[in-house]
Amino acid sequence: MFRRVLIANRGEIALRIMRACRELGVETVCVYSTADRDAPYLKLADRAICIGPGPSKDSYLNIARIISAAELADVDAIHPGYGFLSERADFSEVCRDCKIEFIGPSPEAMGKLGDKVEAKRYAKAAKVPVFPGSEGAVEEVDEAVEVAAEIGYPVIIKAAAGGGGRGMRICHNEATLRANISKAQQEAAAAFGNGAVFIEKFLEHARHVEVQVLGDKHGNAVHLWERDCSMQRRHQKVIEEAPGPGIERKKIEEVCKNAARLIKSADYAGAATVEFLMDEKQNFYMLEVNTRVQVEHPVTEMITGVDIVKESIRIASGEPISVKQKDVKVNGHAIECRICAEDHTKDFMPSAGMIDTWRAPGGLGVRMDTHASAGYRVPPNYDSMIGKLICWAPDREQAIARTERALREFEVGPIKTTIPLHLEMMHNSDFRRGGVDIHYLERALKAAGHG
Ligand code: MV4
Repeated sequence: MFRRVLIANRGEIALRIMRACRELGVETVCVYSTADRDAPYLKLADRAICIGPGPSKDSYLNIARIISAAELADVDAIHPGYGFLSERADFSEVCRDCKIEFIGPSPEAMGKLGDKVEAKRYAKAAKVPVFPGSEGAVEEVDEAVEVAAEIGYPVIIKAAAGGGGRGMRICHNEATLRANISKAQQEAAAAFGNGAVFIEKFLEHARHVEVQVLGDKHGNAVHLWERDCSMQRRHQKVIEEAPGPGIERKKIEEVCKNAARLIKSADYAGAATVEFLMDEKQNFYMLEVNTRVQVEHPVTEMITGVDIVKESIRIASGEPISVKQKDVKVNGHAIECRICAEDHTKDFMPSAGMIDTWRAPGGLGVRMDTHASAGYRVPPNYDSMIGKLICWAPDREQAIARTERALREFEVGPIKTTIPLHLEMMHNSDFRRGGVDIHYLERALKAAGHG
């Protein structure tokens, strides 16, 4: 096991990683920007090193500064968390060149599964279902038109290097497809430094179902079942839950096995998430692979009992995955509410500033992953998520009741948070029925006059 790990992140995930390190007996070094200098979680690190000013490009995204801190503190490994440098193959490679273990996949494995065109190639080879579409990237407009004629409209143009909904264009006919291909290529080149685009059949009504997987350096791969993340707005997830409500277990078992087979085929070591869309008949189509620990990993931890962050650290240090597939059982139901410092009645306007009141919920089956507390000032520089409320119960109905109960206890002020939105959703009959699609929340917000 490592002696000392540097955490190249901030906020709740930095705290989450520190907790895992502490339990593993690993020393922690946390880096921070001047915007985070007074954050209480830094006191829990064995050492905290300032790496620059507030803007991410000068601190949390600055590879040279993070490597300098790692050299100074003499760490064995770096955990990137999510966002920031977590999916940068160049960062994983710099770490290797500096003889610092990157807690995540190798640059090679990231190259195979982090690129959407490549990931689809691996998926096809591993017999993982994908949407019908172009064989790899499309170069010429006529090529795209030919594929679209075969698969039928609507089609969607996606950037190989895109993500989070960026660089997508939906085309309902040949004219719009012709008008959009070269635009999409130029945009992708400018935005991602990679102009490769591909097309596939566009699915109108879908649920977002993703599979948590772990791979190790000994060729093992296990899945930790699925999460439903359909409750989202502008590609930002709002509520996640596990297991996926109403999904036929035989079907999901097959999809989960597929996901594990995919990461094994890419010699992937670390935590990953294989994203799928599920249609109304519960057919699955792989979208992409996220090559990091995700925000919503706790719902999987709550239903499986597997500590995903600890596993990611163990795997990087060369240990095999600590659980066998046959021992990973689903127990109960978990729901995560992302608590953001935003006003959902004012188009989710960010609400940074000092927190005076913070009364966090507790009790049986209630987990809070947060770095916030009374006296904490939410800086305006970063993502507005200030914590996650995760509630577990033996079944979905009780998990909803517990989440509602916890949200009612939860008091934050004077900044605005998304707690009221989550309370609304726990009372929403469509959510309670289970199985809302990826467009549901935006429609509901619009209907409520909040869109
Ligand atoms: C799609 C799709 C429909 N058909 N691909 C959006 C983000 C990126 N991960 C892929 N996305 C989509 N790809 C096909 N062939 C619809 C979406 C999509 C979406 C997917 C997951 C969660 C929320 C979404 C919201 C809008 C569109």
